[in-house]
Amino acid sequence: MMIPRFVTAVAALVLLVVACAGPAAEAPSGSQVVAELADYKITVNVPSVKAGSIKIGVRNLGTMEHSFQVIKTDLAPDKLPTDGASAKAKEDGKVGEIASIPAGKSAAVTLDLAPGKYVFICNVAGHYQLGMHTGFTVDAP
Ligand SMILES: [Cu+2]
Repeated sequence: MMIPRFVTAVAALVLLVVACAGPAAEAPSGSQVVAELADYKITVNVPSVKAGSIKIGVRNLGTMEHSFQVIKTDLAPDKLPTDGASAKAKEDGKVGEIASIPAGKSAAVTLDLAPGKYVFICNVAGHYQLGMHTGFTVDAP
């Protein structure tokens, strides 16, 4: 029987690929803030930092590409306006971003952050609405 054998081989190959994927890359060294992206949430290792030049390392622990936008806003993390046509959040107040982080990879962005309230989001279409947002605070130095 050729078909069952073929199916078994494909199943074995899939297992091999999953096993080789391994853990997601560590955050780049020197990151003062580490954000972890999952399918569909964002967690940050610290709730706040003091203002200044801040290196934010971002790990994509999800199974798909994500992005990372830093938006300075007083709005609640889940209350950013969205655009129905693009299924993305509006990025008013954006101070920096990493446009694309493949699954299992990490990246970093260094930003000069002024004191205030921020929201970190993933703005791949639909991901913000699915929960990829979290609040962050930058304190006066
Ligand atoms: Cu995403």
